[in-house]
Amino acid sequence: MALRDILTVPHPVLKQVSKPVDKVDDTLRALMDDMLETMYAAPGIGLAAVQIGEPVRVIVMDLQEKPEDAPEDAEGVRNPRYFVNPEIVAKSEDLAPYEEGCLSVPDIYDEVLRPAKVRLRYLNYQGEQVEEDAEGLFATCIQHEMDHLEGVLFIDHLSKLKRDRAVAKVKKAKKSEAA
Ligand code: K1U
Ligand code: ZN
Repeated sequence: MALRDILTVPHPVLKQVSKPVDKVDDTLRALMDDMLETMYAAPGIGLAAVQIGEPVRVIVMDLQEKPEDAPEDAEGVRNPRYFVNPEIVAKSEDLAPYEEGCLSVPDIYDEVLRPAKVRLRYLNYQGEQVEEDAEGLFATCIQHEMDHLEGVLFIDHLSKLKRDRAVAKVKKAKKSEAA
């Protein structure tokens, strides 16, 4: 497993539409392992492959809450999840707000409204097809990650003013880190 760099705005690869995966094989599982390690290290609760420069339709996620006293890398409290070629096959009409963040737009948080419940179809780590309902943070996070597969960031759901300010803030932070 390897830690990979997470691309941040305004990197052009983040705007690419990711390609479907042909086969869930050991090469793809190695990519998913790298993604999960990178997500845990960030730390984050989700990651799309395009965020590490691989525009393929793969997402990892772990929404498990860690007990206060658990060590950072406590494997026992992990609940990694893998989504290959995910599709939303149904969504609720009611919307739910969530104050979202994104590892590709560090230190920016804002409220986004999305369908409160979705039904998903995807391939898991073994390449088996799964259908499942998502609600709460799971529904929010999978929709945020599936937006990444279309080249859409959560700031694209905000006003142009807020989006431009967010990108400018990330650029400025990167400049001062590099100095
Ligand atoms: O960049 C990403 O796509 C990951 C992103 C996922 C997400 C967060 C909130 C709403 C929707 C999608 C993050 O993980 S941002 C970091 C974060 O939320 C977090 C980090 C540490 C502990 C708990 C949460
Ligand atoms: Zn994101």
